[in-house]
Amino acid sequence: MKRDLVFLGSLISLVFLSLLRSGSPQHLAEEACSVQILVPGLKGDAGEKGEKGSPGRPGRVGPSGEKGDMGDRGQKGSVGRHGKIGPIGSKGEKGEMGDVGPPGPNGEPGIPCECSQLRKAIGEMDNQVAQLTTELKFIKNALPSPAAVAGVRETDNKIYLLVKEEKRYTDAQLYCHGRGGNLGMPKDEASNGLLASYINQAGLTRVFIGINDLEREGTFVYSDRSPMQTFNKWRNGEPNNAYDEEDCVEMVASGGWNDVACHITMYFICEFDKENV
Ligand SMILES: [Ca+2]
Ligand SMILES: [Ca+2]
Repeated sequence: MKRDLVFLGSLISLVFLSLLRSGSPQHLAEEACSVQILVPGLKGDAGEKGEKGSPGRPGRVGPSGEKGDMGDRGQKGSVGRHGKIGPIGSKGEKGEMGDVGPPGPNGEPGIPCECSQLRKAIGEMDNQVAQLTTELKFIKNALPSPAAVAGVRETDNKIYLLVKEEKRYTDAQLYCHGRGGNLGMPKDEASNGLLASYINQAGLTRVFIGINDLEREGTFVYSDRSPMQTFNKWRNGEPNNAYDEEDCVEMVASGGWNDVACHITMYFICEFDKENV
């Protein structure tokens, strides 16, 4: 402590000397060689407060603080952009049928029919059927007896047709067979009388009927090979097998029978079962 006070007094003396030299250079030169020991004076009054200094440098970053409590939930955000297109869904159920659409365009021309002749024939047949239908309707409605108009005679189960074509017996029989019948075979009084009147009304005198003894002389049978029964209408003296060549039979206008040669030609009567017509 004592050394500090000595040092401080020396320092004050030097400052004092310096002040003397600056005020009187001659006087200083005289005092330069003298050395005096000075003691410190009393402490002076406090100086006026200085001006505020400039801001200091930023300090170092401090350590992380502790995690605080969770804040309140924020408000709902706005709608975002559209996302990607999702995968294709499963097939739906079948819908109801729609309305009928407009008609389509006309098709291409077809192939010419190869059966034009057949079509033509069918067309002609149609015309004929129509014509016959009209005629039949007229006959049924306008005339009393269809049989009379058609030129035939009929019973409950038979139809008789007088064919005005001169034929030999066998050809006449073929003609009737070809139409599903036989030469007329009167097997009782009624049918015989019907054929007789038929001949008379036609103005004829004789026709072939279906009776012959071709297979066995003297044994007459009907043309359907059925045998003669008790009924017959042989004229007197018949059958006489004249000239040994009479094996077929005719009916004359009276209704009587006579055996005649088979190779002569004359008209004839066919008969048909109604079941077969
Ligand atoms: Ca004979
Ligand atoms: Ca005869």
